[in-house]
Parts: sequence; structure tokens; C-alpha cells
Amino acid sequence: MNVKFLTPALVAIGLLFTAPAFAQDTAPAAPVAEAAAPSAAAPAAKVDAPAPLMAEDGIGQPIPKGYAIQPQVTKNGEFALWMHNAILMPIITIISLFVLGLLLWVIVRYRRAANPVPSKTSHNTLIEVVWTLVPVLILVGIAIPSIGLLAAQYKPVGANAVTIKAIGNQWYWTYEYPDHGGFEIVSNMLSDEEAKKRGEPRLLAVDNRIVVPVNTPVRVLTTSNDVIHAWAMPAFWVKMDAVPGRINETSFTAERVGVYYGQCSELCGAKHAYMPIAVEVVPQAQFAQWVASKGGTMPGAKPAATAPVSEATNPKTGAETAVDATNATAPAAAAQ
Ligand SMILES: [Cu+2]
Repeated sequence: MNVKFLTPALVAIGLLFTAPAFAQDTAPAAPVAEAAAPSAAAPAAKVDAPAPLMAEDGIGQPIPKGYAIQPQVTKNGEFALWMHNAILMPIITIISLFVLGLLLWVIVRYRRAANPVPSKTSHNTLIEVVWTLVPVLILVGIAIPSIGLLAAQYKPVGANAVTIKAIGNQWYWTYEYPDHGGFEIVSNMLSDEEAKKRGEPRLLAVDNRIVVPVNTPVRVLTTSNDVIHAWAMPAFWVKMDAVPGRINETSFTAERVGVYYGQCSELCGAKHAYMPIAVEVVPQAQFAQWVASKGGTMPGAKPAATAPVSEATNPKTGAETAVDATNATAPAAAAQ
């Protein structure tokens, strides 16, 4: 590339860093305290887990002969899907067809029979300017939404988020809910027969799903007990390495109730393909019931459902408040 073309290229690259930040999908503060009591059972009675949701064809899981991106249920995922369909694929298609057309034109028009005396042209300033600037502009056009999306994916979520710690093991996942009493979920893949019996996809169904509330930011902390794994959920546009000895953070806000499947996405050993991830996104009240059924507590439960989670609310005091909350009594108390 000629030196005089470097200046516009550098200016264009500088523009990348002024790209507007992509709005993070911060859903309105979820009312953490509006957990409806599942029944009028005695407070000390064990709370039954809500009935598991049924998996849906084509949602949260791959489809036979599918080649497109799964339907997305988060703002980041929807934006990424739009970017793929509206920006990347059209540009890739146009460039491929354009280059193919040029090649065919050169092959036919300038073949030896049609063009016995070739031109000795070796320089054309206009064409050189064009083939330098146009690719730069294309890359800038792709980079602006791309960098915005990247930033949104790693933007930390607020204090009202539900925190899940996902721990990779050879070869299954364990989960902790540190703000909900610290209970643990061990999630192993179901056998083909058992998955079929439950109407779930093979190699993706697990014995214990994790459950998260809909329209609520969920912070996922990933780590590992042995080798590097990766917690990946295609329908949420989330993938994060789980590295022994360190904690990585990602987040998502699922906007649709349902069952979503993912897989470990880092080659981690012989049974890497057999440590799937299943997330159930449920309404807030059902989430509270599920937490109670696991012996956990809802943090920051207060009578006013819209009260923001204050900094004074830590898991311990939050747990105590939950017992007093007028409309969260049964699940919280049952969890004692
Ligand atoms: Cu793994």
C-alpha cells in the first residue's frame, strides 16, 4: 500500500474508538420480593419444586439440518443475530459475487484467443485509491456495531442481578447460588433413554437444570475444578471460559420463558461432549419457589416489591428479611 493512503486508513481506524456504546440489556429491576407462596402449606413444610418446563422444538436447542444461528432470547443475542443477517451476510455475499464476477470477466475477456496482445499497464491511481479506501470503509462499517456488541457483552450487571457460579468438572457442571443461601446444584447429562422418556434432546438434557428468573439480569461467574471448560449458551449469546484458579464473569438477561440448552465449549477431555448445560427461564414467582425448594432464600426480599436492592442487603440479612416479607413467607420460611 502506498504511504499516502495510510493517513485515511489511520483516521478510519481512529473512528472505531468513537463508536457509540451499545446499550446494555439492563432489564427493569426485577421485583425480587414478589414471590408468591406456592400454597398455604405450613411454613415449616418442604416446598415442592415447580414442575419442570417442557423443552420446545427449535427453541434453545439445535434443529436437524439447521445451519443458522439459534433464535435469540436476549437483547445482545438479538442484536448479534441482526448484525449477522443484515450486515455480515449481505456484505460477504456481495463481495463474493463481485470477486467471482471479476474473475469470470478476466478469464473470458482477457483469454489468449480474445486478447492476443496484453496491455502492459502497471499503475492506475484512481483504482488504487478505490481498492484501498473501499475495504477500509467496509471494515469500519463492520467494526462499529461489532465493538459496541463486544462492549455490551462484558458490561457488568447491576446490584439487582441474580448471581450464578458455574463450576466445570470432568465431566459435569456444578452450580452455586451465592446470593440465595449458597445452595449447590450438580448437573449431569441424562442417558439417551432417560432423555427420550422426558421428551428432551439427547446429549443436551441434564438431571438437574439450573433455573433463573425471566427479564432479570443474571451474572454468571465461571471457574473450574480441574481443566479449562467453557460455559456456553447459544440462545443467550453467551460463552465464557471456566478456568481453574480464576473467576470469569459474563451475564445475560433472558426475555423469554423456556428451556435452553448449551454445552461445554472448550475441549476438556474424553467426555467433553457429555457435559451439557440446561437453563430453565421461569417467571419470578416460580424462581422463588424453586429456590425455596432447594433450601435457598431470596435475597433482599422486602414488602415493597419495587424497592431497589440496597447496598445494606447482603445474603445473610436478605435472608432474614425474606422471612418477614408478607408475600414471600412460605418459600422463605420453609427454607430455614
Ligand atoms: Cu468441559
